[in-house]
Amino acid sequence: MTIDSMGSEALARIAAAEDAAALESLRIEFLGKQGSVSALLKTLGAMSPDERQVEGPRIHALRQQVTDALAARKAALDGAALAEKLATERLDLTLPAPQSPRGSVHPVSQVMDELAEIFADLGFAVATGPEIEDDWHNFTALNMPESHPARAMHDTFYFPDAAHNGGRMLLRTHTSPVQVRSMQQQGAPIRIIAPGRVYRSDSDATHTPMFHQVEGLVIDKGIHLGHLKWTLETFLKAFFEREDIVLRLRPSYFPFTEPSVEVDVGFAVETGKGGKDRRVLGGSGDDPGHGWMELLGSGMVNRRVIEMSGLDPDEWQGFAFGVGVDRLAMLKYGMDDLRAFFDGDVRWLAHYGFSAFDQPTLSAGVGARA
Ligand code: 2NL
Repeated sequence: MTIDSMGSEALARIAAAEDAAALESLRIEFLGKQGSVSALLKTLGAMSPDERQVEGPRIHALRQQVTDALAARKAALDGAALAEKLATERLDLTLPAPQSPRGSVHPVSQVMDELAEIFADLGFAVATGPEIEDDWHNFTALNMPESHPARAMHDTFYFPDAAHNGGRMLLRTHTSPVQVRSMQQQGAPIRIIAPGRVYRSDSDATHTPMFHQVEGLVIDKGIHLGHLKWTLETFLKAFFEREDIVLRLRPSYFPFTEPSVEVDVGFAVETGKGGKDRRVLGGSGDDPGHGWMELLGSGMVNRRVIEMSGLDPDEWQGFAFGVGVDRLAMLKYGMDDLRAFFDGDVRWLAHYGFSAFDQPTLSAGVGARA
């Protein structure tokens, strides 16, 4: 067989190969160790130089043609296989999900989102920090030195061996250390909320060893209690979505604030009318069916805390507050058992959970449900 006819036969057979396996056996038949083209190449060694000068380029050209044809056919087969796959494996992303379990947003997450939205509107950024803290950031910087009695009240989970800067490591008992870190890192002025998980070794019907807290911190020049009261009133009106919220500020004590203020919200219990028992916030406070509910702790940031966080307390003042997120969720959405929050029971979530498509917005009402 001439080189020309060998070439055209090989190219025809390659072009006709129907799949990758057929193509591979052709490659071996032509270019493998015992292949026909390889055999031709071996004949070059026995040729005279003149003959080799004529035949060499022809045989090498044949090998190149076969190699190119194999590559071209492989590309064509691969392309066809991909096109076939794309045509048969099409997914309709607009189809509704099957009726298997569907996720929903946990009320704690919902309330955290609502808080972030409300405070963003007031110019507060969201700050986060570590849940495993050192003694200094959790206690000392908050004006609770080693011997302070308030430390005992925190029922702290300590790590058995780990230590840092001479103090023990612990699970943070409040999100205040996040705010200390923010003051140290970004200085003043500052307007942040710090939402997150906190831990205390305490467990009964109204306490879980892990719960959620949001704290707020404002540091600027000339900040006073009036700013605190207005901010909390504006926040609670937006959160409970009613204008008739009444606050009562009572003197209190926290080591990290001075003066310290406990904030109660007035509520009325409406019964009978419309056949509904409904808890309504914003009552007058003294007649039967009305009362005050303790909601959050707050105060002007203690100058020692400002100092320990690296700022000059003669230049910068501020207020801070702390509130339990789980408690806020129970009040707003009418849950009665705190422990159910962390049972992971999908029936509870199906009842109280929120759609992931309902983003809280101030214009729609932060707690609007579709
Ligand atoms: C409560 C009371 C409170 C704060 C938290 C705070 C943070 C810094 C400085 C000063 Cl960095 N204060 N946080 C202040 C007052 C009260 O929480 O009963 N929480 C549930």
